[in-house]
Amino acid sequence: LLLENGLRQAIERQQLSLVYQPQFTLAEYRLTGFEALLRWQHPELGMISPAEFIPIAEKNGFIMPLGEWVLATALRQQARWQQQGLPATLMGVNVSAVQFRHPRLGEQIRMLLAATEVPAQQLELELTESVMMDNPQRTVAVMEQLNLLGIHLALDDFGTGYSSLSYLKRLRLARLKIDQSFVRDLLIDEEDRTIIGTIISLARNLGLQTIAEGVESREQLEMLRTMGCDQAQGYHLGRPLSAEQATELLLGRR
Ligand code: G
Ligand code: G
Ligand code: MN
Ligand code: NA
Repeated sequence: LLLENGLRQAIERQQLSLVYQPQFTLAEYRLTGFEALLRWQHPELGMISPAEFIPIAEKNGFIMPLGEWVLATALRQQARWQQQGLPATLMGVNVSAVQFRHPRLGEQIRMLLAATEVPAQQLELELTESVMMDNPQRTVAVMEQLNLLGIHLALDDFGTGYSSLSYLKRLRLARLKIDQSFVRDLLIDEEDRTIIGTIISLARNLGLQTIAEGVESREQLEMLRTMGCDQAQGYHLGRPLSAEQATELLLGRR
């Protein structure tokens, strides 16, 4: 209850912020974009993880204004970088299943893109496999609508949830995000290696890009490169950065 009440005030009291984790190509180690990750600095409880408060926001309906704040903040950051003449990058934004199901999401995104003048193809929504669970037909329809806006869609935590391969073919995805649970023991667990190899060849066959999450060592990075994974993110490549730190990273790459 403490979190639930606090969450409603968190936006106006400016306790929320985004951090930006960089993403790189494995072939050339080129910076391609950032994943925006939400942070809540609570006055008494300290830093609270979105893993804790997103489920609460999903239940009490606050997820729509919260999600709008995240999208608006991430796109405003993109617009600022654009105005500074920095290289164009992709911004990945996590979208919960409840947000995805909401009939207003498409319109919300269309308005925010128009207001910030960020090109649609620089925004990627990260969806989890759970969006497909309740109504696959409806999911395909919503994704087609979002695609018409010109934004990219990625499937997050891929391999951990329910994914019907027949629907995967029909979904208009740009990327599969290989879940960090498979990357963690990649070097010592042959089964994890097999799963990652299978995801990479599946993606190839469907014409999708792959990005590995949670890369924490150079050895993991090299293995993923050898296996033909396209991109990666993780503590070895870069921790989630403040807006200022991310700007510095972009300035260095100009
Ligand atoms: O960054 P961190 O490891 O704390 O994120 C924990 C979980 O919260 C992850 O599953 C991540 O996808 C999710 N998450 C982070 N930011 C957002 C956000 O803005 N919206 C939603 N829906 N989930 C987020
Ligand atoms: O569910 P999603 O993939 O969006 O969650 C991303 C989460 O993983 C974020 O909470 C982020 O802080 C965290 N993360 C990012 N890079 C690494 C990493 O290299 N190792 C670990 N353990 N977590 C990471
Ligand atoms: Mn994610
Ligand atoms: Na993930």
